[in-house]
Amino acid sequence: MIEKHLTKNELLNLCECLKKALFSINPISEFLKKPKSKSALEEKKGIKAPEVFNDKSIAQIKSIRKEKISTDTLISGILKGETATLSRAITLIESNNTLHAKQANELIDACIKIKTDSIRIGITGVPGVGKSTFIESFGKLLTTKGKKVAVLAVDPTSSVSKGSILGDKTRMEALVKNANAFIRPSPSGSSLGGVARKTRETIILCEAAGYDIILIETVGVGQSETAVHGMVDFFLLLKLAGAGDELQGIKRGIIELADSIVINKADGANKQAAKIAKIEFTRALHLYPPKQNGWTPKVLQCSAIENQGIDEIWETIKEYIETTGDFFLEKRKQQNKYWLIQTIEDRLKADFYQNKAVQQEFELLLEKVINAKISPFVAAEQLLLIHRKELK
Ligand SMILES: Nc1nc2c(ncn2[C@@H]2O[C@H](COP(=O)(O)OP(=O)(O)OP(=O)(O)O)[C@@H](O)[C@H]2O)c(=O)[nH]1
Ligand SMILES: [Mg+2]
Repeated sequence: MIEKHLTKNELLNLCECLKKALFSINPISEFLKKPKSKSALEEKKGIKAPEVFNDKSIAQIKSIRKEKISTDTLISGILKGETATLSRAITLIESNNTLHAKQANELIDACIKIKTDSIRIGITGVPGVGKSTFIESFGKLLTTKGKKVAVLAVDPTSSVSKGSILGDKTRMEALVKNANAFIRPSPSGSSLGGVARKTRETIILCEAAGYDIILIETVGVGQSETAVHGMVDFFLLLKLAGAGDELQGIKRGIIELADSIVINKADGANKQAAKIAKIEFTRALHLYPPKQNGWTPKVLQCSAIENQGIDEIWETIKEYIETTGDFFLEKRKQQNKYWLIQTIEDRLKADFYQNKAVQQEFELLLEKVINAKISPFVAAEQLLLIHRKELK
């Protein structure tokens, strides 16, 4: 490479030349001179609205949507079994708006007084065991027997994964179209307490609307099954053959809650394994203490996809109701007591944590507790004192 050092004059000349060349091809000035080119995102003028979209009917539809529906209208619609009104009432119950809470409570109060012979069935099992497929098959059977079926779901995690909701729409294809079935996916929410409470209230509305069988799907890996157990008459645990308990993520506690264990996917190459699993579970269940109501949980097998063994499950549920007799009603009474206490505890907790004065002090005291500058017990007392003072 040849290096040449320029004199000061040569350097100034060179700069002048470069400046001229640059201005002669200035892209900015060229761009400003040009008429503005059309962007692909530019909105086109659009066509004239066709006659059928008349402003009057649009305004009418909008006003109906906005219109606050009276509690009496909602109640009479529910009692007539109108699914649109039932859906609207459930949305009201699910709302976190405090303005809706009063009307929701009035609704529940009116609906809870209606006596029905409904059966509430909880269905649990690990993800993928076939709960939704089973509900589709079981629901179809029940509707052919003249029953009206409502399907609800308790799954607080669905707000994150959206898995269940999307899956259920495709897995309950026939039931969705069935006039005697009503399917309501779980409300998205992060707190199990909130989701479960709303499901409990939704059951009451569905029963008032004339649904005889309420099926509640929940994933059997967290605490949701305990909450669901506290709101159903019969608790059914779906299992797979050939997978150990640890693999299925099922805790011992859930087996104790079950009124029946059903080995699903007992079809094709899985048939033999399902038979063995059935024998093993029946044997294992003898190790558990007998149930308070005298019922011995039954182990059954089915293929939700091939509609095999579904009838036997319904027969078992009927047998349970017949043999447990008075206990059925007693259990519901106990559940009402549980929900009273549970609701009070939930509300007290929410009030405490939503208290602004508590929130302000909480972080400061937490820091001190973490660094062992103050004991957790003293800090808790101080926070509770702040809360109580605020209430006065
Ligand atoms: N072979 C066979 N497959 C089944 C059966 N039941 C369900 N499946 C399949 O298992 C997969 C999961 O079924 P789902 O009904 O979505 O399972 P789930 O328990 O509701 O799953 P989550 O809602 O995600 O917890 C699907 O691919 C079904 O087709 C059955 O009886 N036999
Ligand atoms: Mg499902």
